[in-house]
Amino acid sequence: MLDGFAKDISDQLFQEVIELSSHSPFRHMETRGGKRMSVAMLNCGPLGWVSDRQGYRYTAIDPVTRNSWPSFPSLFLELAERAASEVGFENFVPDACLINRYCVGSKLFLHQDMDEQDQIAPIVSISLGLPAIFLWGGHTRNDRPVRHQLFHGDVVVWGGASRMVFHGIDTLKNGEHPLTGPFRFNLTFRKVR
Ligand code: MD6
Ligand code: FE
Repeated sequence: MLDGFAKDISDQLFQEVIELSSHSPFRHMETRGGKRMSVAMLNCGPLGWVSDRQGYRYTAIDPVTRNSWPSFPSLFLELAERAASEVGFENFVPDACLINRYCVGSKLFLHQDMDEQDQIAPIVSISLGLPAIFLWGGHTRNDRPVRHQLFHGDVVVWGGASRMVFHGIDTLKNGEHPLTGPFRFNLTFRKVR
């Protein structure tokens, strides 16, 4: 937990997110079961996480634009590397960044992140905008999650034993953030291959 670690550069991070979304739009992906996700997503970097009726996977091509995903802003890479080394993961070089956008009422169901081949590297997660309740479960879906609030500028680095725990985001509450308005954004940097 690196509370407020990204706060001093949060304006630039948010500007980069807006810039990225002009190259590759936020979209609501479908689950394998055909349900529209309430969280809108986009990716940057060599690989991007996608979900559709064929399931979840990483692709090099954005299915909406049919181009490569937009490349990493250098600010993103520097921050991810700095956050990872702060907690002992030196030389973290991600190859994917998934950006989630939550509006009021969006939620992310309990899940494990296991589509990455590299399950040793950490995931670096950055929160911007409205606060949210992070649900931190156990190694089975039935473990009752602990609730933890994540605020603007908070960074969490997950690696080692916690990498495979079930987690999610509770329904986003109404609010207005000075930078992001009625939204919460979450950036997760991953090493997939
Ligand atoms: C979110 N985060 O904070 C959702 N996954 O909006 C995640 O699902 C997540 O924060 C893996 C590692 C870190 C995360
Ligand atoms: Fe996750």
